Amino acid sequence: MDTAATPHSNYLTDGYSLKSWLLTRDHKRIGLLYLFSVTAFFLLGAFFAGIIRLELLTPAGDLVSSDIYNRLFTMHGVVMIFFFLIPSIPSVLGNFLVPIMIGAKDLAFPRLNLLSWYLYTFGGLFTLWALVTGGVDTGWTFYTPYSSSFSNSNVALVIVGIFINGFSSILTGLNFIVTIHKMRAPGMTWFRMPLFVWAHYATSLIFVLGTPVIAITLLMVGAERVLHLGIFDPKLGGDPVLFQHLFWFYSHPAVYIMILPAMGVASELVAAFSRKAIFGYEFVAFSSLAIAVFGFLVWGHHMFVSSESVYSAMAFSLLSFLVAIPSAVKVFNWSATMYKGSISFEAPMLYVFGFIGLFMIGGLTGLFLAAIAVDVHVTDTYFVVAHFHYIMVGGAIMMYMGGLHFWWPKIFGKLYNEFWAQVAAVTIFVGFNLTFFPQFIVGYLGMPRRYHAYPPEFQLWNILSTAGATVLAVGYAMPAFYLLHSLFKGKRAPSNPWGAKGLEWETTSPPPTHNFETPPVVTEPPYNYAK
Ligand code: HEM
Ligand SMILES: [Cu+2]
Repeated sequence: MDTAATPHSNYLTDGYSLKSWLLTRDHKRIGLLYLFSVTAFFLLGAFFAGIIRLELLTPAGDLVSSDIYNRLFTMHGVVMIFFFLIPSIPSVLGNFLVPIMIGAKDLAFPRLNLLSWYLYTFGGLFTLWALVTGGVDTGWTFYTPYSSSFSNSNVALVIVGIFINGFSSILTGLNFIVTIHKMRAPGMTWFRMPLFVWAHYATSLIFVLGTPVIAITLLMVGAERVLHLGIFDPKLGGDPVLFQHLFWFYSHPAVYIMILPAMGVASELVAAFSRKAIFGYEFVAFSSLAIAVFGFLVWGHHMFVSSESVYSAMAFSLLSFLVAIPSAVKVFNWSATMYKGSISFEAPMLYVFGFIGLFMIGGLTGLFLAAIAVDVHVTDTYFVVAHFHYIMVGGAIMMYMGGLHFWWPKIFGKLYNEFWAQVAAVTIFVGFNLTFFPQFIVGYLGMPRRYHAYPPEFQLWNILSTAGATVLAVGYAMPAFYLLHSLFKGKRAPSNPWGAKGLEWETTSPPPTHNFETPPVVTEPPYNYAK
């Protein structure tokens, strides 16, 4: 069904005024508002990263002072984690796609959805303001008692910014959960839902259960700082390790907020570009839930060296190994799906290959870290930095990019240049490995993280890493050009340019305001490519 010939009104053409955007209740427009804000924060975070890598080009701390350096890596972490990685896939792609994929007209609470965007953006701008008026130097982990008593930077303001943003996560999670329970089209049973929707369901559980913990924890840091209530600072009668428990109780599951939606994207793309139903659909669906649940049980692996008892360390170590199982289930099932599939190598699929490879390196080195003896050796070194970048950048961002490319024609109704998209995907993959692989080595050799100067024997690895970061930056810059170009000069996209399955491909591109001209009724299993 190609509707390119019949111009239709769609969500993009339904009102052009600024007001029609800023007061919209359409989940698709809100997704685009997020796209705009999230991209802005990504550029900001990347800018900080660039200066960090330039500083580390030479062993001497010669580009910025140690004090500025502390602020740079902290702001890089805060912006990237709280304002880019956590919201990116759920807020942009999830917002746009979850209702369409289950055949609903919108999310359950459209006004709440708009409020979430305002909270997110306001929290972000507030944090930026704290940056302009002095910055923050605690690291994104805000360890006490440094953050609560000693740092003379803008800790309290940044905390308020993150706190406001937290409500955006909680409300988005609630909105998704209610929508998925209540708004599925007739025939859209739980086991006919796309795996992307399952992944967002699991992610939403973490949003709702985890985010309040970090919000309250940060509020307590603020209370100790401003009111000198003794909560974490031993001098005031508090316990600094309590902070780490509370912080990681949220922040380990938070890494799955980043990676579960990425896995959801991967499942859609693997099926579409292998032309096969996902092997072991139920296992993939339930492994999302298992990851969400197990994710809450392993926070202690961030605290092996903070006076944890040997026995609790052993328990956390074992549990950390167990989380690897549901992740591995997904990788095995994607591989089995591709086996004997008719695979095509368009740009989104290239991102999937990159994702699987990088996520496996990130996950396997996670197992190194979960082994207590290895962790004691590499704690607070660049090995850890490399590990979480492989997971978060190699995992979450690869699939954010892959998803953005896959659904771009649907979202904007325009086709981008496939050749340049492939070049960009390969450039990002190469640049990424060149940036972060050397960090495993230099970390293993003993280079600590968060230092702005280092002994000369580590320089070679840092030069490689900075060179890689340059390639990576070029790779990320390319889509900005061909995607924007497609909006003005791109060919019109048909409703289903990839020949993919799923309700979103049955609407026109871009979809009409209420998603479906006639409400859909679902009669088939998901990924019915065999037909
Ligand atoms: C197979 C699953 C995984 C295991 C067993 C694992 C294990 C670990 C361990 C033990 C550490 C602590 C290292 C240390 O500080 O000394 C760590 C750090 C980290 N991991 Fe993982 N990880 C896994 C997956 C992930 C995933 C999926 C993500 C993100 C999506 C992630 C993100 C991080 C981050 C951000 C840190 C650094 C925390 C910090 O700032 O110190 N990990 N991981
Ligand atoms: Cu963790």
